[in-house]
Amino acid sequence: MKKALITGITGQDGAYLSKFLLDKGYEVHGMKRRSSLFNTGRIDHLFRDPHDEKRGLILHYGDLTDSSNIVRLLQEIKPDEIYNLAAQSHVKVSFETPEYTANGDGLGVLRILEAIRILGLEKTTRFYQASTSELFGKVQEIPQRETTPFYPRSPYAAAKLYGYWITVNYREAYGIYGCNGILFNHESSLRGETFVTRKITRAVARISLGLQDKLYLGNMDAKRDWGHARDYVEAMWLMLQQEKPDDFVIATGETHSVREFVELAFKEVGIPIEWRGTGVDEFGFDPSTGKVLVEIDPRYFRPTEVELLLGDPTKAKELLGWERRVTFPELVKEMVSHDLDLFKKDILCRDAGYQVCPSIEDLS
Ligand code: NDP
Ligand code: GDR
Repeated sequence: MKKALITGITGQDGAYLSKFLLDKGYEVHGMKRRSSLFNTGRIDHLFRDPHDEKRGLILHYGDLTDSSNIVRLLQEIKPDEIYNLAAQSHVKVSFETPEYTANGDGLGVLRILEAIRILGLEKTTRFYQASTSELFGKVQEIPQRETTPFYPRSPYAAAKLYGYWITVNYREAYGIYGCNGILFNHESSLRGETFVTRKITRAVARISLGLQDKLYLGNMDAKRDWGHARDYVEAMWLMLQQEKPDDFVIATGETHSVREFVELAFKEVGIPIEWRGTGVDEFGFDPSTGKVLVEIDPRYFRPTEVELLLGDPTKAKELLGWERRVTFPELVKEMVSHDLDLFKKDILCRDAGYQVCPSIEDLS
């Protein structure tokens, strides 16, 4: 039985990857952070009682800022594969917590690679680094591929740039089987609530159910290459099954603006949103009622923005045999439908006399 260690197991990708590896028969170990609240909601359905001998998922407390913890975990587990998914992954938040982001997202990668070396696991443990299309930042070439020059535009991207290159360096210097997956945006119903897609699908569901009046957004012109997280975790695994380690762009090869995402999401609930105005004065409204449903709030603008991401997944297709399955409209549909169900439950609770907390939408 192969053993995998997933850092960031409580996040969106961690949840999909754990399920994927458990289905393949792996013993899956996950690093989770201590939190004052339960933070395992995304993987609870995969978890079995710690007293169950046959359990395939084992969680360990840990943090990428804690070298001794990482060394101890690797020494105990001796994983065949490490998937480093842990990160402060919110680009806007990285402008507010740049040093923290650099520590976890940049130095955290080094800490794992050093632990592999200290323990002499170079020849037995394969390493996947969650690199990102944010590395491309300011447009240098379209579509972006493995050879496109990097130009990071945020503390997050700058930290991930270090993570990318230290992985390449340890591969070349010490022969570690280390791969960078340069993944473009991937979403799902498990996506964090403050990333733009989930913020939109939650708001659209709530507006259509009469639980919210308006959605406030930042840059609506930004374009992203959005895929489904379930498809993307398979690519992570494929990268670690090859003869030689390498770096791969994982993308759909299609790009859409935030505005298009909003339109499609509203269409799912039968509201054909229309737009008026320009720049910060732009707004979206329901033509049948005249009600304004979308407004721009400059607080969601970023000090420096990544305007256009469009990936070329040719290398992944040719060498890994990887292709995305879920299309953009299918992704939007699944996310809206999930959030409609979520908030219908709130309505049931409210109607049964239970207090339902207003959702906090004033985030990032
Ligand atoms: P999430 O934000 O959903 O999950 C991040 C995970 O990292 C969480 O489990 C979080 O724990 C954990 N974490 C954060 N900081 C630390 C730390 N210092 N030590 C240990 N664990 C930590 O991200 P995604 O699942 O969306 O993304 C996974 C990885 O892929 C990230 O590295 C992200 O930067 C990268 N990426 C994501 C893309 C995407 O579109 N989703 C695209 C390209 C790259 P907790 O739950 O306690 O907060
Ligand atoms: P991104 O994702 O920055 O691409 O990083 P996010 O969904 O946060 O933003 C995408 C684009 O939407 C614009 N935008 C808004 N974004 C948020 N969050 N909230 C808003 O209200 C809003 N309005 C407009 C943003 O300006 C941006 O242009 C994600 C993360 O998962 C990273 O960890 C990962 O590395 C990259 O994707 C690839």
